[in-house]
Amino acid sequence: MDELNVKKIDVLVVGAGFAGVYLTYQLRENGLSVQTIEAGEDVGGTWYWNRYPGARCDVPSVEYSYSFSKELEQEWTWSEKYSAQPEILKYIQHVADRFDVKKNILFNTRVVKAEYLEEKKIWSVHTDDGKIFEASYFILATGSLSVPRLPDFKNMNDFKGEFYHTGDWPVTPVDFKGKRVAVIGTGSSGIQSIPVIAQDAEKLTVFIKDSNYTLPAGNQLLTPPFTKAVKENYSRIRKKARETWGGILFNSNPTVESVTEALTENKKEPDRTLGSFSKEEVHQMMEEKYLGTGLGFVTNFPDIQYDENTDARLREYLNERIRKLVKDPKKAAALIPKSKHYADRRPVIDTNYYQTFNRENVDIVDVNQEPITEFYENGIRTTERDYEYDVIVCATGFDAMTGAINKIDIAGKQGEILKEKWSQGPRTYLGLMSNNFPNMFMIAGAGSPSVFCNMVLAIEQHVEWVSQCIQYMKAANKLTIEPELAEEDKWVQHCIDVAKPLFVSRGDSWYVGANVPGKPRVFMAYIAGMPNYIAKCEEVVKNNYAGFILQ
Ligand code: FAD
Ligand code: N01
Repeated sequence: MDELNVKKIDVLVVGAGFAGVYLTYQLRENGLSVQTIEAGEDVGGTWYWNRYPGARCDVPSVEYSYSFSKELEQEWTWSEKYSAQPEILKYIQHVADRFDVKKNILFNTRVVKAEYLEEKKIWSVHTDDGKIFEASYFILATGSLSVPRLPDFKNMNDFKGEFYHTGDWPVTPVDFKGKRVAVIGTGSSGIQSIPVIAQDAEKLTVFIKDSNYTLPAGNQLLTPPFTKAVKENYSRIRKKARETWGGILFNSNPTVESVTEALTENKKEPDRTLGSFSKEEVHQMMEEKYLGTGLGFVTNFPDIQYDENTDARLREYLNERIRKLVKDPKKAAALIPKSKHYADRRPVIDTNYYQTFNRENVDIVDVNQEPITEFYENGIRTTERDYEYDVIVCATGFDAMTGAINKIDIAGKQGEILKEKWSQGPRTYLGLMSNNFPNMFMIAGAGSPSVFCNMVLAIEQHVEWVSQCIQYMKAANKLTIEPELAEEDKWVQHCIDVAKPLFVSRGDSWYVGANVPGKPRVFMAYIAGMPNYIAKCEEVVKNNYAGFILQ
């Protein structure tokens, strides 16, 4: 390609979700020229692509939002405790417009290749429409859950009806009225969409392999006094949230009192393990205190993550709850997770999920007893019979953490291919960088705590760390940064060691790559919580980027 046709910039950012939008703004504010490239036709990332009915966040909206602008915090008002996808998308669009970020973003364009040119010390980045950019810094804000994963049943293309994946939902809403619908998959996306689809569909069949446990979200409209109390206390709320394991302060219903309580310094958490309560006490506590308040009980009782007795006690309650709520015992049996522990997978919160299975138009096929053999022109064929559908929805998850990065051909120093380096699992230092790939940063990457916490909070912390790092390099006259291999190896092992005692490292979920055939089984995140992670990142900076090679 002619040199003149290569656009030269300081930073190339891939992705325009929460991470890419903030990066673009922050780096531009620091005086850098930034080009952001986004495959979608607008900003939003997760909230642009996941438009399925029922999609909403499960971190309270007043916390699942940016904190970097005090004015933004004051001018935006969330309508619900857990806002729905359209409102979150509107919020990111508002942020992008308010901070004039879109002028730096090239939409409808996919980055397909990036090559580090050692002599020039720059990244050469190629797009699917043939554009080439040269950038000093290459930042992957490509998302941990942005590559939808389809199952590979035989003859899937033969199906002549409408076919959707929850993570790649059309912009025009899908009309389910009067239609026969199949949903495959009962993770978070299935659990959110099934109750809403069931209201419109003539007939809905849910194909279940295994279920996640889910508890009522207790979603509700936010009141003006609550919103006022939050806005008056926002900086303290954000500061305290950063001090919690998951970056989330509010674990109760959104009242003015809950704000005061959350900000009270010596708020008493139970000093007992969940396992030390009797069966009756667990039942009473869950019903009276925790149902409908979110996932606070999971952080209040860390023994849920590792103690067999606690797990057995909790599951006894949860399984009984399912049997009580779902009238048909066969359906209830299919809805009781087969995975060994509550915390094997991501806990989910829902609105009317179990109750939906009492509707006459909703049925279950347990694919463990009646496996799907293939798709055919009119629907889905199992070992028992043919099912006819107008619409099939796959809520079958994502090639998580590494999927989006591995889809780009990335070559670092000495032509090292990132995908090959990561063939046995992702290798990063702090989830931020990988040895031999200088000046290539990742936001919410593998080896960071992001997917175990309020991701917007984690994203802001990563973006600010990267932005500060680039400023430091400029001031210190350094052209490149990359982690030392030994530090990276230690960090990868540390992430594995921290997770080892926990059920989640043994369960079969996307956290360990178990949902993608052939993917190496490795625990891909840092699960020791935000405060430990922030402390480590700050220590590195304080020690002049100890563990990194700067040249
Ligand atoms: P994303 O939002 O995934 O954005 C990445 C962007 O990069 C995408 O737009 C993609 O198109 C683009 N991209 C990727 N590869 C390329 C390429 N090669 N070229 C060009 N563009 C590319 N987290 C929470 O903390 N709380 C929640 O309640 C919550 N709810 C969720 C609900 C759903 C349905 C899902 C799927 C995830 C949810 N998450 C939640 C996780 C969520 O992904 C993050 O909170 C956050 O939105 C991630 O932002 P991001 O910018 O890192 O990535
Ligand atoms: O994906 P999943 P998801 N035949 O991987 C099933 C975030 N998120 O999109 O588990 C039949 O959890 C599979 O069955 P099994 C959140 O972090 C958040 O639901 O393999 N079934 C499982 O039931 C979440 O963890 C929200 O037995 C098949 C389902 O598909 C992450 O995104 C909302 C199958 C996939 O579940 C991913 O959630 C949505 C097959 N061949 C997403 N293949 C919030 O609420 C797969 N399945 C915040």
